[in-house]
Amino acid sequence: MTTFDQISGDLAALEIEVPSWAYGNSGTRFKVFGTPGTPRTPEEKVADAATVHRFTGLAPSVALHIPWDKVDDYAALRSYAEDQGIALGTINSNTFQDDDYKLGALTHADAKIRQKAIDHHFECIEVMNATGSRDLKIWLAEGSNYPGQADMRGRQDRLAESLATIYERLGEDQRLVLEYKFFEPAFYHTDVPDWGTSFAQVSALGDRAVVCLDTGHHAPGTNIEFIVMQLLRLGKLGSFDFNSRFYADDDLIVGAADPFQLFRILVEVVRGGGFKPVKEGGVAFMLDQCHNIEKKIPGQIRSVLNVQEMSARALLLDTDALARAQEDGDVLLANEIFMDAFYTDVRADLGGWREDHGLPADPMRAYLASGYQEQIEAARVGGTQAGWL
Ligand code: PSV
Ligand code: MN
Ligand code: MN
Repeated sequence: MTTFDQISGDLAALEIEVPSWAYGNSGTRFKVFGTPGTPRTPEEKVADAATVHRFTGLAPSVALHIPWDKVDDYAALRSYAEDQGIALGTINSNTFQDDDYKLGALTHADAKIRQKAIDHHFECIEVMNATGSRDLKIWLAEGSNYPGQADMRGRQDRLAESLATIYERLGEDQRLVLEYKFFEPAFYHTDVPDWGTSFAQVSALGDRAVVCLDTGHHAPGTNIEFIVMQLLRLGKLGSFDFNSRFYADDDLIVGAADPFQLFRILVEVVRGGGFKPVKEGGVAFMLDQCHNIEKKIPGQIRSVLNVQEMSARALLLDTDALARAQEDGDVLLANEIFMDAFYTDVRADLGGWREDHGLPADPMRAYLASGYQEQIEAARVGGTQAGWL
């Protein structure tokens, strides 16, 4: 049996990047609900992200989305974040809200449109240089709606060329992270629909190009932990966008819809050597969520705590006993050992662990009692939409 004391050191490695857009108002195509206290500026989003870190100790960086988080002075935003105790993290590009990109951006048949999309990524790299960010994350909304509409092969070739041009511009310590998604907004074909396509594209670029696995971007029933295992085995799993879903890309709180799936994924991360600080080559953990009806900061606190709790349970898996049962072909015992770890209630141990680390035992209750929510609700009027719906 692995004990909590044995894993408490490993738990300290956990860092979860929060997305700036989680703090903005969001909704569905039917309605965007306003939430009192919503940030009006990138600075206010950073302040909220720093609040999540202050209460949990789990979220030392915030991802930005350009141009949603456009500011005149990124170095100043970086100092502002550092003063608040966090760093600016991944820079996400955006080629999905411009009429020019209706039929594609990095894959577009027209070289001028492709260049415009490439230039946007160059601008993102400039931002990264000012913010000190390591990762440029690219999610493309490109594809087609009708069979015959587009030459899928030609688009794949143009994508490879565009990505190579962007990759070339990155600094030695920067990475290109290519995210896949099986559909939406395109409904017939998507240019980077699956891990295989992302893997093929990043492999052609070089060592500093890796895959981002967004847990909401697969067909229902997909064995996501298998993909995690395979990408780690191939050395190409760069990061996660964590969220959970019941139907499509729901962007719900991670661990809410299927905690067991989150456990299975984290077991493979540990097994594949990815559970370590990002600086030591670990997989980058990020959230990609929208809080349509719940308050944003408590929604983010719940999310990072869910990842922490499930990480603890994954670390508790008795891998020696499991390996023995697997070698013996003992199907039921192997499954029992696996399920024992999943069912272990770590909440009390985690409360103690947090106190030992100078954090509140119950970050959610501590936040709710802190007065921060009341303060932002009174001070901020007219908060902005997240941009992504
Ligand atoms: C789109 O589905 C998406 O979830 C991508 O995952 C991006 O990471 C995010 O939105 C913001 O662009
Ligand atoms: Mn995502
Ligand atoms: Mn998504």
